[in-house]
Amino acid sequence: MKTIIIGDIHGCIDELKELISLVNFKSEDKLIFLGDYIDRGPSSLKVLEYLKELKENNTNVYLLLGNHDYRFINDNIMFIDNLAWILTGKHKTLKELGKYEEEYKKWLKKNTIKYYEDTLFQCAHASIKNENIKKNSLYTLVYDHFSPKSNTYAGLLTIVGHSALKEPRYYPGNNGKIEFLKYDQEYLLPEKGIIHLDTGCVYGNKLTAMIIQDNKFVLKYISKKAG
Ligand SMILES: [Mn+2]
Repeated sequence: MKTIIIGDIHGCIDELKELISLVNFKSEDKLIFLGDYIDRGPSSLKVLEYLKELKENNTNVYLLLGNHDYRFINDNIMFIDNLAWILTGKHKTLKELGKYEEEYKKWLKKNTIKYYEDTLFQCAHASIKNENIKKNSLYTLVYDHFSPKSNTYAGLLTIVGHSALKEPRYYPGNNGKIEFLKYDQEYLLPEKGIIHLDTGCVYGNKLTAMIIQDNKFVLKYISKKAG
């Protein structure tokens, strides 16, 4: 059994399907998505359909809540947040979802989590500040771009997405040296710090997966397709 963690998807359905096949996902594996399933990219609806199918057919599929997903499932978001949503494709997403809007709102409300805890690591969409993941605010877990980059968090290894980077990074915390992670190379799973997996597929870069087995991990990716 392995654990597969996947970064921000934003409607990139083709790359998502290819990545799932590349990492050789089996139903006994654990599959964790870091959130931001919708907006910006080619097909938010197809991504939601595919995630629903994966979740319904496999026991160990976990869906973290991204800020884009949060905007979609909450009817009372703040004016400024709604504005940010409009600027990142709200109307296109809602048009595409059409008659399925309410169905997927309900489904995401029921099936998303703010954080995921495991023994050797934990996950959130955006960030973590307090060493006890339960004590972090929704803002930190779902929206905060700044905290991982400040590289001060040195609690249990936390894997996040949210801020599109050119390549995956490891922030060790306590202001230690930031490491750029390579693909297809086996690493020992760090005990502390933050690993950042959002490699901006929707901006023309890559969709990244982290595969954890025992206390080691390897990174795989699919490049954004043309068009
Ligand atoms: Mn995000």
